[in-house]
Amino acid sequence: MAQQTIKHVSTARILLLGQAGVGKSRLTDLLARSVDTPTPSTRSVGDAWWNVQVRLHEYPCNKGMPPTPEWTSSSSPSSSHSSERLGSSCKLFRRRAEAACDMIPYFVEFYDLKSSMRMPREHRNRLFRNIDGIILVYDLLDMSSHDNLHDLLYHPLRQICRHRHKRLRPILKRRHVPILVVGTKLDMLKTRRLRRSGGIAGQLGADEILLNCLDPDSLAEKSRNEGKLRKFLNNAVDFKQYFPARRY
Ligand SMILES: Nc1nc2c(ncn2[C@@H]2O[C@H](COP(=O)(O)OP(=O)(O)OP(=O)(O)O)[C@@H](O)[C@H]2O)c(=O)[nH]1
Ligand SMILES: [Mg+2]
Repeated sequence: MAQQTIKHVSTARILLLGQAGVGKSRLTDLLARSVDTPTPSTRSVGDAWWNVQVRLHEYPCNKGMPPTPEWTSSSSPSSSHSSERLGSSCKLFRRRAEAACDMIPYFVEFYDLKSSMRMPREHRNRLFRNIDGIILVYDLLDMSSHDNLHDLLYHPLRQICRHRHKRLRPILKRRHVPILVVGTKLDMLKTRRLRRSGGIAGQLGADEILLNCLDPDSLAEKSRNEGKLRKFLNNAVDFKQYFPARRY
């Protein structure tokens, strides 16, 4: 990981949206859990209206740029000269490979609204403007919680478009804020539903994860779910860089 002091570590902010009782708080527990912060109290940075939990995310700084070795020409004039060049090319290749694997640490804050609290509109809008990624949460046992996600998404998305892309409409046309869709309570599902086409994830071109929020292994390292989460967090960091939040 790149050497940085805590002072220089940036923060990406993720908003959790979903109906009451779908599992947002349990999902936040799961998302923010780490070896260094095993209990909610060690990773909570709470607020009056929000439960905020934080974790570290390692962002690959050369994402999408594999190192390219500088090949030596086969028509080199002398073999000693060519082996010298080959040696220096190997060193260059190794240095690039190391650089390619460099990880930049980011704090990721997960904002989970306390549904019992009514947050003033101005506070809510200020938070939405600074959001770098959205997780839409629904209950697999109650598909109306899935269908309501469109309504829940509209206002935050509008705020993000207005302040980060500096435009009002159409809000989903250009590259929008990264979105991940999560279906919870997989453990309680009696029959595995057929994958619905036309779900909100498909409409938004977003990844979807189905899981049991109460099982710590649901996001186990190197699992498919963890891969989707990592990709989403990397995209949130990209969004933060390409469309930075303005200071007010
Ligand atoms: N079996 C099972 N129970 C779950 C799962 N996710 C959440 N629950 C339970 O569902 C209930 C509601 O979960 P919460 O995380 O509090 O839901 P929430 O969305 O934060 O609800 P509000 O804060 O009221 O908006 C709790 O009793 C959880 O233990 C899951 O994946 N499997
Ligand atoms: Mg909650």
